[in-house]
Amino acid sequence: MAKKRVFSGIQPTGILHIGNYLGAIKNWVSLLDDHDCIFCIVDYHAITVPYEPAEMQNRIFDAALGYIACGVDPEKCSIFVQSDVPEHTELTWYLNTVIPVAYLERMTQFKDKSEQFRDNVTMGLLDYPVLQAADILIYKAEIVPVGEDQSQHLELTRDVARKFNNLYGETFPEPRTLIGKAARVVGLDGQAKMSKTLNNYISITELPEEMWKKLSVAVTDPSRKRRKDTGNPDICNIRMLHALFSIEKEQMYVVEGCRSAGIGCLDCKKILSDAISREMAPIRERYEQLKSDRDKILTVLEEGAKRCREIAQNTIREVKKKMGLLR
Ligand code: AQP
Repeated sequence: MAKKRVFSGIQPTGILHIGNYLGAIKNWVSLLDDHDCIFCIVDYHAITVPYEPAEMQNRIFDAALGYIACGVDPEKCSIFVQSDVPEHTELTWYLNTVIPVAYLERMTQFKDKSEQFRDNVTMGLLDYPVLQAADILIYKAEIVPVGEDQSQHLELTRDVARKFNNLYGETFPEPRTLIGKAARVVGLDGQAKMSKTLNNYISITELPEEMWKKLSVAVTDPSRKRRKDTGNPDICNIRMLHALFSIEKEQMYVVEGCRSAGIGCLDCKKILSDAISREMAPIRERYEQLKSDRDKILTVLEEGAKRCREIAQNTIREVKKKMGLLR
């Protein structure tokens, strides 16, 4: 039986953080053996907000490095850069003709980013989810592993597929959103989603000293003002990270200690810091090793693009035929 196809991507907008790792990449790795996986570095998406062109290629390289260091084995999947397969933008145009503008105007990410970049709300920002739909549908992917913040865009992808199929005949499968245990990793501010632009993150290559600096001032349960105050671990951001990095024994210890004021927030953070280092140290080491092998990374991206371009061109041919655009 053919393996189900998986597609996902991350924007090269800065160093990958543990939100990207837990919310997306760790799930990608778990799918490698039993699925036909395609993972993309979505640079076309990254240019929908202000950015520094001179830095783009380094960011793309860093993202590729990050994927592989986190365990996305290029021997078991395709890794490529979105703009190396320009058919994504061609399909976006065709899909633009089936989806009403009103659907895009209600996207929460569009509303948030329009607020954030009030002076420059571009067409690219509005059209971002259609490009995302094209990224997925061009490979006829059936499974899309992402964090919870992408659920609405995936719903829109299914709308686009349905509308296209209704108008031009069965072409695209409606892809399933796959959300893992870490659906929404909260940032160190204890409020917003961990995010590159909000600078509330721990990167995947953070050195233990740097991580401790960030963790030691991270927001916890506000009711614990002094060490002897009891806390509520269920509302604490640090407890949530424990659930994702610590072993069961450590989790029970910090939950009980927080409820009974048996341990302070700093003690709790120290255990977390060690647990994160335990998981991330091998990733950081692999990242450092791979960094000097630029050619190897570039070859992975070239081979990935070659394979993906072939699939994408086949889909474009089929779409054009169905839309009456093929002579
Ligand atoms: N905090 C998070 N918790 C769980 N999943 C997350 N993801 C991102 N942040 C979290 C997941 O990572 C994948 C790629 O995200 P992206 O970089 O393409 O875009 P993003 O979601 O906008 O990530 P950032 O860090 O917030 O980037 P900026 O600040 O540049 O906008 C997606 O699967 C996402 O769900």
